[in-house]
Amino acid sequence: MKINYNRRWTQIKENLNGKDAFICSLAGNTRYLANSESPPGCPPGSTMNFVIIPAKGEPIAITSSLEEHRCRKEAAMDDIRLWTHYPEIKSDGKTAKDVLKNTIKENKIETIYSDTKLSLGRGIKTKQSNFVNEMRGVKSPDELERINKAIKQSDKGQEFAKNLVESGEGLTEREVRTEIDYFMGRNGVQENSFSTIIASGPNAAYSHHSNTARKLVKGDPVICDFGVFWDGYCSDITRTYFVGGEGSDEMQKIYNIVLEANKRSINALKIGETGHEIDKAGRNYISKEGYGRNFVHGTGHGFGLEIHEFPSITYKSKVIAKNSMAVTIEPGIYVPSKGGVRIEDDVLVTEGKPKILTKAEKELY
Ligand SMILES: [Mn+2]
Repeated sequence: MKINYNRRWTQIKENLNGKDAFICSLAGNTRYLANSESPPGCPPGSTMNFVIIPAKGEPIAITSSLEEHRCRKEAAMDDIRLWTHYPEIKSDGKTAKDVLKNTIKENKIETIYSDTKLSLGRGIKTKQSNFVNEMRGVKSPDELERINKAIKQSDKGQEFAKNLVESGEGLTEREVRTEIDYFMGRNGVQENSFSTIIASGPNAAYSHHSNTARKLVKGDPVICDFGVFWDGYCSDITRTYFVGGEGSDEMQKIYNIVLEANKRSINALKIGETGHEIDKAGRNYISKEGYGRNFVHGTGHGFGLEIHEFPSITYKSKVIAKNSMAVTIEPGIYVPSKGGVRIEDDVLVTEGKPKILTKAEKELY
């Protein structure tokens, strides 16, 4: 399914409330408006500095000489302005901001919504707006098609990871990481959506962990958290496995508490429910079981063009779930010096029951 950029541009134009333009410079937003099928690349970002959606006329992108040719090839719009400080290269200005100022002057743009704080000098009124970020929270069928392809690949990665970890006594965290990344790379993913996390034994007590040379020991819990980009959209999935297929009684007990919390928050993911309530559904269960102190992060987050995007599902989140929002649900329990468990699924809000998009096995045998 082709991405319909016109629909996105039109929706923004229809919500300008009389302003002359919407200007985006956040990387996720410029990719949304101009080249969604490309992953953020390395370093993560976007080929464009600015995208301008004017009330009247065609969208305009501003890029540097470094990215010019890639931007011309990938961008959905035809009007691409160039900045560079190299005199041999013909450009529209020496900095991105110069080109932006020239372009809005030429197009008689004086009142602006912007996705960041932006000051453009006297006579230009800018107001920050989260409209585009929030618009991205609700996924369209062309986006869901790509998200599902990314999820399919990370599901396969988890199947591979399960076999590797369960029989992986003696492998280091970094070796496990490398094998999983290689496996998914051979399946054709664009890139990882973040650095694969393999947290084993006591390291599994860290909710985020930088993989070490620690060797897997029989009975270790091993948190495997990763995701991939496919056609510009990402997935994010966490499973926890036990080396040798079985953990200590305490860790297996913790596993089942986290699994139940995961299911409770998923079931709470309904149209009209607040982020707070969705978080609370799992958190209350973990607290009741005596591990409230050990669930140290929010329950989940939106994902799509970026690994973390609107909405966030946390204790203090006031956001209201809407149809077709795609979010992660990822409760965890972390016990310092002993280990931890996290179970993360990608879930879609629908008019009926929430739809669990990740299919990798999560029951404890
Ligand atoms: Mn996540």
